[in-house]
Amino acid sequence: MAAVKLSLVVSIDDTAFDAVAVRGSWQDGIRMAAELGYDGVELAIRDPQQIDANAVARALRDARLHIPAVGTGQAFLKDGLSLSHQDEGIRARAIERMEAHIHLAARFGAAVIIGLLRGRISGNRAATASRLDASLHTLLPIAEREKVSILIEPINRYETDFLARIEDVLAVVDRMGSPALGVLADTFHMNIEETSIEQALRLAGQRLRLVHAADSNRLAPGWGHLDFASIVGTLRDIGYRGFLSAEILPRPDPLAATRQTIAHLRPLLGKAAHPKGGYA
Ligand code: LER
Ligand code: MN
Repeated sequence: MAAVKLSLVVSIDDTAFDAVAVRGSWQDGIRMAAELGYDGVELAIRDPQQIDANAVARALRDARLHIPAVGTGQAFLKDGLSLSHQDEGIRARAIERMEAHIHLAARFGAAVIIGLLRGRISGNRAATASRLDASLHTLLPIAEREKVSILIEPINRYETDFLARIEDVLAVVDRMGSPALGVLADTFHMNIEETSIEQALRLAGQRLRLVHAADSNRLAPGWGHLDFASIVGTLRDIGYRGFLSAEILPRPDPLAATRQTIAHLRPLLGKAAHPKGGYA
């Protein structure tokens, strides 16, 4: 298998988040990812208590797909949870939810993503940052025990006002000093926030543990103006061996978008596309 692998974001719940190409039936999503030749699926999960983890694990084993990470954004979008909230009760529930995600991820051999669940600035930036630090101080020892990575994702200014750039997240990673903490870089957000996507990836270096792939307009790679040959070349230069996880809009339709992603990225990874067939 090529050093950099491809995965597809699949939502286990019905989601309001638009950049999930495959939603509705997660069983269909897993089947589609396997048949198109993806190496794994990233699972967006609102609440681990609400899913049948055995059934998901079985489906993924049968489809021979890896699970690089589980996403938590719907716990923010649907349940209003935030790891940096001023309200102690909301923060406690966010920590509890993250703990459940860590235990589930340990089972899957996956990382847990902190995207929108980091929350938004309330009060002031420094106070918000220290509340997030406090939540991480509780969660990181659990993640270390379970050998699960927690990955903070910089998100562009139109979706959050807290931690938009790679360097913002690297500052959190460095001050926490935990081997369990890393950064997730999303090419769509980087296109908006970074001076240079390649420079930001180099800056992250060994702290980079997952990459979300979407083009400049969040369509499938190749349908916008990002230079994925250069991005993949940079990943290779820094010795990145993780997943490129497609987090893309389902346009013009889910099948066309997920197929285009493989068709555009697979040749750059140095391996021909081997769709297992099935989707006409
Ligand atoms: C999630 O991975 C993401 O990229 C955000 O835009 C929303 O959570
Ligand atoms: Mn993302």
